[in-house]
Amino acid sequence: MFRFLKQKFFGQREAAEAPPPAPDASAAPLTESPAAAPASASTAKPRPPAPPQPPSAAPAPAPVTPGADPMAAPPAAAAPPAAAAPADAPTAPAATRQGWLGRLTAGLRKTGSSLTAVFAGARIDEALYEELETALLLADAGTQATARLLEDLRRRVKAERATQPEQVRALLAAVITDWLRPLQKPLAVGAQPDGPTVWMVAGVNGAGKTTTIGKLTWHLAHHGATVLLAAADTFRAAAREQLGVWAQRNGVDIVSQEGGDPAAVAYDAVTAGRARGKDVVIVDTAGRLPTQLHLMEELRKIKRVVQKAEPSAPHEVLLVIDGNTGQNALAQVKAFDAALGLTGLIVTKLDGTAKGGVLAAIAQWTREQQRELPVYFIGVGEKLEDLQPFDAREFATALLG
Ligand SMILES: Nc1nc2c(ncn2[C@@H]2O[C@H](COP(=O)(O)OP(=O)(O)OP(=O)(O)O)[C@@H](O)[C@H]2O)c(=O)[nH]1
Ligand SMILES: [Mg+2]
Repeated sequence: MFRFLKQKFFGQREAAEAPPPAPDASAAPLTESPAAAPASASTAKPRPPAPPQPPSAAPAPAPVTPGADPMAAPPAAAAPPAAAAPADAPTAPAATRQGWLGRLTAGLRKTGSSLTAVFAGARIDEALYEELETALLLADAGTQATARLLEDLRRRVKAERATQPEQVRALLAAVITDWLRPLQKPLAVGAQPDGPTVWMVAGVNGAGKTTTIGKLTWHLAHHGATVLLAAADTFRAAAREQLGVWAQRNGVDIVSQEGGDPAAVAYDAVTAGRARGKDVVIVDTAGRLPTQLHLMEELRKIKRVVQKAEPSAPHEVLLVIDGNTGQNALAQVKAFDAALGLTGLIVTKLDGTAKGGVLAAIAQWTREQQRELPVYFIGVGEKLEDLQPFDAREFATALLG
C-alpha cells in the first residue's frame, strides 16, 4: 500500500500484521456524525494506534485475527524484509482483496459488460473492432486512448494469430493492463532524511478528499506511522469536524482553526509535524472548481506557505477525483496540475456508476506530457478497506473479467 523509506519502518511488517487499533474501525462505515468530534481539537488521542514493533523484532507472536485487518498480509512464511531495503507495506489478505475486487468489478460492470458483450459469439472482423471502439468511447476512454488501445490490440491479435473472440478478450485485457501500468506506483513515506512527509490533498467539492485522508490515516497509523492532520478547509465548521472525527478515530493529532487562513493552518501543521516528530502530515483542503480562480489561487498560496515551512514540502500534491465524473476528470487533472503541479491521483467512487475508462484517458495524457502521474489509490466504497492501491492488472480484469 505504501513504500516506507525510513529506517524506522524496516521490519514494520510484523507491526502491520498486529490487530488494528480499534476493533470496529476496519468495518465502520463512514456515516458517523461529524458532531461526534470536538469542534477544534488540537490533539485527539482516545484510541492510540497499535504500538510499532522494534525494527529487530521477531515475527509477531500474537495471532492475526482473520479479517480484522483489511490491509495485513497473510502470515508470512517468508523471512522478514532485509533491513537495508525499503519496506513495502503488505497488501490485503486474499479474502479482503477478493471482496474489494468484487466491488470494483460490480462498480465497473456497466462498462465491463458492454465491453464483454462485444465478444459474445462475435467473429474477429472489422465490426468487432468498431463495436469495441464504441464501447471504449462510451466508457470515457477518450478518442486518442481508444485509438491507441485498438491499434495495439490489432497488432497483438495478428502476432498471436488469434482466431477466437475469447482470445481477443484476453488480449484486450493485456493491452489495457500495459496501457495503465505506468499509473501504478506505491505512495512513498519518508523519502526525505528528516522532518515529516507532507501530502497536500486537493479536488473539487465532494470528490472524497476528507474521507480518503481518513482512510489513509488509518492505514498509515496501522503500519506504525505517526500522522498529523491539517484542517486547511477553514470555511466550513462541518469540514473541520469531519476531519476531527477521523483524527479521533485514528488517535492522531490535528491542527485546526476556526475561520482563519487555510495557508496558516497548513504552515502550523507542517511546523508542528516537524516539532512533534511526525512521519506524515496530510493537509486537507476545501473543495473547489478549477473555474473559481480566487480559490485556485488560495491553493497555490497553501502550497507556497507549506514550502516556506519546509522547503522540500509538499512531497506529494494529490488530486482526488470522483470516478463518476467521466471525461471531466481529465479536465480537472489538467486544471489542478496547471495550478499546483500534481504528483499523484486518487480516484474514488469506482463502486458507483463510474465507467473506469477515464483512467485510460489519463494514461494517454501522461504519455503526451511525458511525465509520471501515478494513480496511487482507488476507492470502491465507504469502508476503510475500500481504499486500495491501484493495480493495472486487477483493474483490467475487473473491466473485462
Ligand atoms: N461510494 C463511495 N462513496 C465515497 C467514496 N469515497 C468517498 N465517498 C463519499 O463521498 C462523500 C463525500 O466525501 P468527502 O470526503 O466529504 O468529500 P470531500 O472531497 O472532502 O468534500 P468537500 O470537502 O466538501 O469538498 C461522502 O459521503 C463519502 O462517504 C467511495 O470510494 N465510494
Ligand atoms: Mg472535505
